[in-house]
Amino acid sequence: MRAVLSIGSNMDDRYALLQGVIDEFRDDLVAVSSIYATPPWGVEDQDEFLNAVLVVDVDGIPIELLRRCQKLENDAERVRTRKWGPRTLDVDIVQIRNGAQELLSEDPVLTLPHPWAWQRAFVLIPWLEIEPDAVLHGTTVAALVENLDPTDIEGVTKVREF
Ligand code: PH2
Ligand code: MG
Ligand code: MG
Repeated sequence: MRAVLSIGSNMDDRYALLQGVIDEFRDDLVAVSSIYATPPWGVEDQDEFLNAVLVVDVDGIPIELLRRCQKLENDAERVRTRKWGPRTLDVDIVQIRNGAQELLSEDPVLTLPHPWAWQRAFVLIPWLEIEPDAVLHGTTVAALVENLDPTDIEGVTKVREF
């Protein structure tokens, strides 16, 4: 199965933390976006984030991928204090698909596609960079980006490639 992962960090050595995710998935990598600096969404009085999106090709079942993502977060000593608050590392599964077939899940443990991805510039813009024809829940990612608030789009700035 193919999975689209959104990764983010706004604490400690943000580049190293994101690089750690790339290292973990190095044998499964299909594509990796550039690194983007993004203003914090949700809770605004916190530091700027670095975000990126990767596409991976993995065996096994979705929950195994979720565990792998959570292990990366735990290894980064992520402390869950505040919803949408500062974090060393966030590894979110945005979408899982088999061929063109997108997996849908309402399971609260792993909701697919990620419930907020369709309106987050820091997910959609890096994703569009690596998959220009991507479709999320029936709508092209390109169309979702067009519908974003222009200020949200402007806030997402490319820093460098991985
Ligand atoms: N993640 C959040 C809350 N807010 N803002 C940005 N810019 N990037 C994120 O990855 C992010 C956020 C919760 O996961
Ligand atoms: Mg998140
Ligand atoms: Mg998360």
